[in-house]
Amino acid sequence: MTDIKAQPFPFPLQRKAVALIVIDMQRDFSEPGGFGASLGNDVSRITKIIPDVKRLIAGFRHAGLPVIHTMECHKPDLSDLPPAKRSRGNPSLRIGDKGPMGRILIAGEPGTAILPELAPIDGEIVIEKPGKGAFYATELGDILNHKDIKQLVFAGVTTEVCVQTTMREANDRGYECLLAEEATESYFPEFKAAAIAMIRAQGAIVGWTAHVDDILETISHA
Ligand code: TIU
Repeated sequence: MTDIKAQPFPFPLQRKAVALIVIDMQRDFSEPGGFGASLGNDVSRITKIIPDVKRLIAGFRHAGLPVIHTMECHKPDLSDLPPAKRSRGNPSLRIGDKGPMGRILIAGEPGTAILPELAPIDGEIVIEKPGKGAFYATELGDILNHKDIKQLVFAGVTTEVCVQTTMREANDRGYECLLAEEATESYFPEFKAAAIAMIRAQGAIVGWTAHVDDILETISHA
């Protein structure tokens, strides 16, 4: 067992039981005209983390460790979109509406795709999820069980919405969770900082956080 330097204390890496999960690095959250922008957010914050997410993915691939990708999206007939989710707030475009990159957050539309720089490669699992958490209404739990995965390293967006929701779902299911700090981002810097603080508070009540360099250093030698 090799530890990753982390907060609030070292993360006890189990090399045979760890996977990277990259949450929702989709055009809809990072490009003008997508879902994130329709909610009034500055999406340029998201694109700044692409290099760190990219090198984290590359490190896992190089070490022969699994990489899982998620996408927040809905069926074209909206049958998996609760009316409460579609009607929430006052966005300029709602989920399912036609925008400049196709229908907002609908599976198969150009804007819903994972950013090309971070695209999955052959053999990597891609989970399409209708919720903020990646376990709700998906096959993720069964896939992780089947692969004997017990630890998840998290990257992606947004820190306090889909990343934190999925970390909490995973923590309750018994997974040890580690958030890669430079490889996650929020539209609100104060929410990212708060999410990181609350995740690792109280002796890692939800999980650990670590720097990308420290994660890469350990997995490359494990
Ligand atoms: N709005 C926001 O911060 N996030 C989302 O709606 N989805 C994800 O975090 N993926």
